Order: sequence, then C-alpha cells, then structure tokens
Amino acid sequence: MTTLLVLIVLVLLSVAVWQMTKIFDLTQVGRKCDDSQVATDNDNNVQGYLMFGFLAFLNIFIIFGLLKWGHLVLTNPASEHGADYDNLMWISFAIIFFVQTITQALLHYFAFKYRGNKDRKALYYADNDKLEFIWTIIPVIVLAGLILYGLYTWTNIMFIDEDEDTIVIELYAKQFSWEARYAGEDNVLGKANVRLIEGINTMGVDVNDPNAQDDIAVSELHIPKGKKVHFKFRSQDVLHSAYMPHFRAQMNCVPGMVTEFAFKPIMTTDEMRQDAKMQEKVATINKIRAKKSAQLVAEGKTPLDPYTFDYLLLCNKICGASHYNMQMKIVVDTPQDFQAWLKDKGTIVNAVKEEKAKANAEATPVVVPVAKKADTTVVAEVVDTTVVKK
Ligand SMILES: [Cu+2]
Repeated sequence: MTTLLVLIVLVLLSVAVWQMTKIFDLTQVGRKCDDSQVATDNDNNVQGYLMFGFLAFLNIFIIFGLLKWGHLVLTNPASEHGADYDNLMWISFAIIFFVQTITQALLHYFAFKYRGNKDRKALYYADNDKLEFIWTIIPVIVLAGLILYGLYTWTNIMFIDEDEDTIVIELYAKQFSWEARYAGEDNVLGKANVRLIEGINTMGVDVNDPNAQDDIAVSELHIPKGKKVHFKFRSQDVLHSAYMPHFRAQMNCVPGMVTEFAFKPIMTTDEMRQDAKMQEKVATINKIRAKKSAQLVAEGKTPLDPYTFDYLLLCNKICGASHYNMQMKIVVDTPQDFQAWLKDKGTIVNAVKEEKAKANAEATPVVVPVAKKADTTVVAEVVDTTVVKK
C-alpha cells in the first residue's frame, strides 16, 4: 500500500514539474533567447560530461550492489556437481565484469573525446580489415571457450549412468504443491497416468502394474548423503520447474512427459546447519525476524518462530496464484537415518486397498433390527408434526 502511495506521489510530482516547465516556456515568449534546434558547442560539452557522469553512476551502482547484496549469493553447494556449476558461473561473471568495465569506459571516453565541435570536420574512414579481424576474432575465441566449457560442464552434470547404483524418486508437481514417490525395493517406478487419480491415489499410480507394488508416496523428501539420487519429474496440470538451489539443480516439469535430473548430495541437513556461512545467513534472517516479532508483540499478536535452516524444493515457473508458496522440505540424512526413516513407510498400493475396503464397508447396508427401525420412524414422525404445527 505504501509503495502504491509513493508511486502515485512520484507520478503526480512528475506531472507537476512537466506543467511548470510548460508555464516557464510560455513566460519566455517574446524574449531573446536561443531556441534553435541545432546543438551549440556548449550543448555538446554538457552532453560529453554527462557521458562521464553516466559511466560513474554505472560503476558506483555495480560496486554498491556487490557490497550490499553480494552476501545473498548461496555458498557451499550441497551436491557433488555443485562446485563445477559454481566455477562456470564465477568464470562467466569474471569475464563479463572485466570486458564490460573496459568496453564501457572506452565507449564513454570516445563519446566525450569526439563530442560535437564547430571547428571539427568528420573524417571519412571506409574500413580497416585488420581492426575488424581483431575485434571479431577475440570475442569468437573467448565465447567459443566459454561455450565449450559450459557444454562440457552441462554434459557432465546431466549424464546419468544407467548402471550406477542410484535411488529413483519421482517428484510430482501440481498447482500448488509437490508429492514424492520412492521406487521401492525394485528401484523401478510403476506406471502412472493422470486419468488414474482417484481418492488417496493422488499421483495416478497404476496399482495393477507389477513395478508399482512397492512404490511409496511421501510428503517430505528425504535423501541419503553420498548416494546419487535419480529424480524423475512429472506435472499434473501446467508447466512447473523443480528448483533445488542448494544442490544447484533445476528441471522443468512438463505435463505429459517425464524429465530427469540426478545428483549426489554431499552434506546432510545437520552439516549444512553447522556451516559457518550458512549460520551467518540464518543469523541475518533471525535478526530481521526478531525486529518483526517485536513489532507483532507490540500489536498484541504472536511473535514469529526463529528460523532454522532446511533444504527446499521450490517451483521456479510462475504457475498460478499460489506459485510463491509451492515448496517441499528436503532432508538430507546419513544413509542409516535414511533407511530408518523409509523403513516404516507404507506402499501406495496398500493405502489404495485400505481405502477401498473402508469404502466397501461403509457402502454395505447395515441390518437394523425391526423394533429399532420402527422407533426411528416414530421419532421422525413426531419431529415432522412439530414442524408442521409451528
Ligand atoms: Cu509451480
């Protein structure tokens, strides 16, 4: 609301300034002044120095941004391939930063140096093959290197060795939540189809498929440290994107097809909570929360709970009104803790069977003794009469 008011005030102020300029122009009518459309040397000088002003603004803003928001970047990747991913990003950043600093400085310097001047004549210069060759070949080499390095990293990250010992987990996206399905002992997910969604079978698993018999559905994702997890993604409705920033992983979830991504977690949730840089981030968040809590308490409301770190699976495609809240907690356990957690989880097939049995039991007509039935009818009649009398 405050933002909206500020915006309205800014718009009204701009309109006021614009109107005042028009009034000022009108008061100048009849006076001797230079209203020529041709720039004078003085105009060109002003524009030339403004070029430097803009260059200074650009660089000051970059430095300010790095100092103010630089700490928000995630550190310490929690997956094996995360370090390669981060290296690619930092090298790209470094090259872009270096090249843009030099080119922007040159661009603005020459715009200043060759600003308009009445005594200067433009030089007709057709072309220079040597110069053109240099400024073409340098970007070609740098870009080719960067692209090849990117492709190499991408291929390495996306490669899934079919023979490797992995855990197969399905992530099912829908507006606006996630569900997870473990492939069970056979490590093969049973078939699923959106048309089979019914009752408790919210992921549409084909309960008659032999591979589906040991599949397990959960609402909180647990994965073991040190073992490659092979994710298969599906979507029930629209495009979603499974985004696990701490693991440097993201994959689109597309209705009607299965997409994949595999990574090996290398830090348990507890280990990440102990990480010095993560603790710093958590402390900053809690400082903001404490401030907000004090405000809430003053208003007589309940204060916020302190934040503890957890890995998250988020949706990274704007998929509807509650997209912002489409998330699922991820817990990275030690292999022992993971086994202990998974051990007592029931299968989807059993849950569906139980649901059916329950529904059947409810649908079977209950034999009511005749006397009791008569009583009920009488009561009903009495009630009815009362209503009519009123
Ligand atoms: Cu979504």
